[in-house]
Amino acid sequence: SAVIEEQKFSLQEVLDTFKLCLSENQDVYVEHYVAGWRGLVKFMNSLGNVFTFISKDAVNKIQILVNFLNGENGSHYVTIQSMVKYELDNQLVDLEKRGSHPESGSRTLLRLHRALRWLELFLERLRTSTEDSKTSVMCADAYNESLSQHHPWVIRKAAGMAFYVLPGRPTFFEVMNVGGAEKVVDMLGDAIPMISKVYQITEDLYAQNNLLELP
Ligand code: 1PW
Repeated sequence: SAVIEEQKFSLQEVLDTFKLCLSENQDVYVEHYVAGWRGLVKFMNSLGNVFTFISKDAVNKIQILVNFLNGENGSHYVTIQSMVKYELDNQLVDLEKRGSHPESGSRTLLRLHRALRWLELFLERLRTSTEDSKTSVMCADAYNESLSQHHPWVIRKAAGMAFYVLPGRPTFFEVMNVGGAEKVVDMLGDAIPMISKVYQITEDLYAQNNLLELP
């Protein structure tokens, strides 16, 4: 029925949310960034229980950012650019090692930002994959090329085990709820450049401010 239809998860909707992230002057809206991540978490959870350990951390980090956004200094947290400037100007970021500001918006967003690179690489592999490609291999390759460099051994091990039990490509495409394989490829071709753009703008901002290694 129409009601059930509406409740179905759609990756298209999630990726559309990321489209809303960019303002006219290329600032990144925290509200939409976080909403995009909420959708990704839903997606991960629909892939199976093993992913809840992964999504739990993302959920925590989303919540930290939402709390800033809804807090008394929320007006400074509207865009990633204004957040970074506000936190740096007011010494609200632990720069060298974790101290009195272990959960700044800047260091919290950096973790999601690194994970977004993984997603970008993974989706690109999925886009160019063939029927007999293995999602577990694509996911692991994307991870090893990006996020894994920021993770200690235990996390890398656990992540590797989660990838191993990922559903196959057909199930994956079904859960995405986009349509046939051709449609998935089209949608990804549309969405990936936009995710890349958000990623690159954030990366440049962090690089300019020397924040890429925040503890
Ligand atoms: C199928 C689509 C998947 C795309 C989403 C990728 C989400 C990746 C989250 C991995 C999290 C693994 C477990 C948590 C590790 C944290 O220690 C780590 N967090 C992240 C997001 O990398 C670092 O955060 P921390 O410990 O410095 O607060």
